[in-house]
Amino acid sequence: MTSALRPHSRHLDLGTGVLHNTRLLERRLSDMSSYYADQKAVQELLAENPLIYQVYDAPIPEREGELCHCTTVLKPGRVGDEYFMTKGHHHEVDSAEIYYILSGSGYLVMETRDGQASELAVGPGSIAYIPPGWAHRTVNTGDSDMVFYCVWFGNGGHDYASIATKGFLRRIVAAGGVPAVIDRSAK
Ligand code: PAN
Ligand code: ZN
Repeated sequence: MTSALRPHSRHLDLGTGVLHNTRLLERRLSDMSSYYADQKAVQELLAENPLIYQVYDAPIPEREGELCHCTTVLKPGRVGDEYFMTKGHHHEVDSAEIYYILSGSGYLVMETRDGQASELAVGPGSIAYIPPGWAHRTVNTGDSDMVFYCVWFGNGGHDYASIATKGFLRRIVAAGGVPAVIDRSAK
C-alpha cells in the first residue's frame, strides 16, 4: 500500500510543544465539565473557563499503515482537588500507542475494559508504552505545562464515549498538597 502522503517532516518546538503545520485543537473546562468530580468547583471555575489543553495534530490520513502523531500541551491547575487532565479514551481498534514526555510531570492513568488499572508517574524523558486495549488519560500534577508527543496507529480510531459516561476507575487528586491516587467513588 502506498500512502497518499509524500515523505515529509515538520518542526517541533521543544520549548513550547508547538508542532508546526498541524491542526490545533483546544479543550477548555466547558468542553469537559462533566469529567471532574467536584461539580461545585466546576461551576465556580466556569466563569473564567480555563484552557485545559491544546493538541497539535499532524494531518495524517486515519487508515491502516499510517502513523498518526501529535503533541499535547496540558496546562497546570486543578478543579477542586482534581488536577487538570485530558478527557481520555479507548482506541476503537485495540492498538498500542507511544507517549514521549518532553516537559512537565504527572501521571498516565490507564485501564482495561475488564477492570485492570495502572497509574504511571511520568516526567521529562519518559517514553510510556500503552498496550493495546488500555484506555489512557494524562494528568498534570506539576506547576508548569506538561508537554508530550504521541504516536498511534492510523486505523486506531478514538472511543471517547465509554470514558465520558463512566470515567476512569481511579482519579489523581491533591491530598495535603501532593498527588494521590484514589478510587473513582472516593470523596
Ligand atoms: C493523544 C490524546 C491527546 C488528547 O494524542 O489524543 O493527548 O487527549 P484526549 O484525546 O483524551 O482528549 C492520544 O492518546 N491519541 O491517541
Ligand atoms: Zn490515544
